[in-house]
Amino acid sequence: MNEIGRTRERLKRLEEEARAELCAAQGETHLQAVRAKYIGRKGLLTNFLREIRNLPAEERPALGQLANQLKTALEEAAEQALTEERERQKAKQLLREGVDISLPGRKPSLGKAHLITQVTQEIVAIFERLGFEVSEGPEVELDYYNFEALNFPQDHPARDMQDTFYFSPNVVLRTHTSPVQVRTMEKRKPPLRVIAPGRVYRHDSDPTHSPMFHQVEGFVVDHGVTFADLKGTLTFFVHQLFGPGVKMRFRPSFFPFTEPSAEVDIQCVICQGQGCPVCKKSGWLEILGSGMIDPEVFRFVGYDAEEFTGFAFGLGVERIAMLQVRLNDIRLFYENNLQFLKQF
Ligand code: 2NM
Repeated sequence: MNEIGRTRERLKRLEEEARAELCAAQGETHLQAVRAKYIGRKGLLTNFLREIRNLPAEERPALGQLANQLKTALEEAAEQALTEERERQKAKQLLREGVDISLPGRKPSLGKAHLITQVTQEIVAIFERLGFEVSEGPEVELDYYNFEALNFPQDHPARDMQDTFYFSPNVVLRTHTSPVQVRTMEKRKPPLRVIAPGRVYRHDSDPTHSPMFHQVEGFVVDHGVTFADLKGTLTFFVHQLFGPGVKMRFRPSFFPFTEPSAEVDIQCVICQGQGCPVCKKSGWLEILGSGMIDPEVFRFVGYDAEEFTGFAFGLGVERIAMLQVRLNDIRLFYENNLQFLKQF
């Protein structure tokens, strides 16, 4: 074999070795090293190209062309091997990160209104259907609106610090939402049909009493409003809230701001009137207070008690809710235990 033949053989072996090493290389660093070994600045093939000028002149063009073609071919092979290696690494990384884009997303849990809010809204909606408007007022209230204008005598036990939270002798946390009614009457003239939902505060704490609870109070004032209007309105309300079949009764009572006054009882929802611990063996449950607004209250707000009459009523939202869903401890409403609250 002549000199050209041997050189061709040498280039062929160089190519085979280079391709075999590219095939066997593990990882990008290794691949880069193989590429440098053959076609880098000090690579075997690069050196060969540099030494071509030492060969006999007639052999140079053919061998030069051959070596250049080989260099291009090896560059392509190395580039392809590197691309494939990078794709393999990317696929491995995605697998390692474990993101399954076909998995359904996590659903945020849906919130809902607290049971007390739900029951308040239910009560308010019934009165709105009867033409009542909703009104609100301050929870920190003047003694005047909370007691004085509602005809509570100076020595009434409800005014005691044992029952009422005082900020100062003249400022209290309201003990009922009636002051909203007084403020409304003071500002506006009859006819009025107003319902006042909101928080109230009393110095009281046991399984059925909380120092903060919710009330809904309402009142109607117009020419010729009678006790029959009170009975009709509250009967409609009770039948809407507890069902048309529920038995109810009006029982005489007393409040400083109404005369005459009546409390409304429904037949015990636990024992159907048979007598049980919840109704204290009476068969009846007290659910609201009511009465014809006392002429003294009208005098305080500047109404002529000869011209106008009115009735008013009030109820505790927690008590209604406890009867509806059969709870025996009011504190469950304020613990913010979602497992409990979610049930309603
Ligand atoms: C009750 C019972 C009876 C009541 C009275 C008034 C006002 F301001 F018009 F005089 N508002 N609410 C009232 C009457 C509240 O709750 C047990």
